[in-house]
Amino acid sequence: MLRRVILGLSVGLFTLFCVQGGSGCTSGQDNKGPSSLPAIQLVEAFPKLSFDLPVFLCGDGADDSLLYVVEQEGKIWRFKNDKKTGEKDLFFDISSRIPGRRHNEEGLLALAFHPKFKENGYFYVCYSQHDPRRGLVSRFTWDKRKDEVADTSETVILNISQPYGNHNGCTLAFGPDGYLYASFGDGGSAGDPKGSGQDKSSLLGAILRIDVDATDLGKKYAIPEDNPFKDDKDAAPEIWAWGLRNVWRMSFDRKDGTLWAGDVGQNAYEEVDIIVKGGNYGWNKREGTHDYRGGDKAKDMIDPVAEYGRNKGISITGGYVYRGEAQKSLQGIYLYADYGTGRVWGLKWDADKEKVDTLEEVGHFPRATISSFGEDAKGELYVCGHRVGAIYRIEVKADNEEEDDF
Ligand SMILES: [Ca+2]
Repeated sequence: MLRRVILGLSVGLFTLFCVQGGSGCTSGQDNKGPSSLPAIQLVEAFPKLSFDLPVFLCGDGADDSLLYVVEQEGKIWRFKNDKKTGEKDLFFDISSRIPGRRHNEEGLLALAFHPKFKENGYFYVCYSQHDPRRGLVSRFTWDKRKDEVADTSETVILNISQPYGNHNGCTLAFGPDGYLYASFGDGGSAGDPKGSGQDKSSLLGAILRIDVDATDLGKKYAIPEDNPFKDDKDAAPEIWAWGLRNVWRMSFDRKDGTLWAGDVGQNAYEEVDIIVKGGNYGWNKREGTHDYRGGDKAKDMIDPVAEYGRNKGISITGGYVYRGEAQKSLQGIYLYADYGTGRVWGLKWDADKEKVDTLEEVGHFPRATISSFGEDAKGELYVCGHRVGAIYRIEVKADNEEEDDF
């Protein structure tokens, strides 16, 4: 099957999560530190299963034997985390509500299970709607008794107007604090024409943090007491961090709680950010560590911890810090990828010195179309092969392994 996937695919694909391929070119930021990182390989994790445009994988926090895969066209499949499995159940389906998806960055984009999913059956999705164009974060309820999700169980939590079809974000993730974090892009087009990135009153171009277990002011959620702009009348109180262009995948380090994000660049630089409370990550005055179109770096702007240029890729897919058991030499390494080129990097962060210890390319999979990483209950990591329709497990490459087939 893999052999039939054409290398390079199409220019249209390459614009999936980034507006324009540009000619900007820099060297990558490979930083050979004191320790060298292991090379990885991608191994098809569930050879008997295939998926249509997978964009996310996760567990539910309740039954460690299960995994879920999100398809961009509106379905979520549930199956046993067993490489021999040949069965998948349709857990959730809102494909009929995403009719005529008009932009290739739209659709069902994100999934997060409530930390008490086992008791309350709640899970949260982010999907796009038209007429008017908007992004919804909704809660649905899985009925344990019937083992089904009723369409009627939807409660819309966030309903955010989207001026353009691209840059919808979205990643949903519950933090170690129990709050729901949601990333939203700058609204789209190119260059952030609405100025959403540097507008603290806009929910676009930001990572939001809300308490979905409480309500206030007529909303379906509450603002956590310690949100950075809770009492700032010029800012949206939901914002946790801002100045972001289009965070495509973010994750919490399950060991130390650090929030890592991949922020897709405009024409020249893709970036990796460590997200902190109230942080302004520079867009659209900055792209990576560079001024964007004459923009200046204000003193409160935070530079990415890593970036790469167009010679290495065109659209970052943020990943995870590996905290599993099976791949011991990957322990503590943040892995991320480029959707277009299939390069995968490993980044070892020195938290004490607050700097990159080691950053190296650890794999190159030109045909994989890595739309997302995913993590199972044990912390093992996977990637979603978007156009390939397969899920791959990340393993340390055996010394004598031939180059991968894709
Ligand atoms: Ca930035």
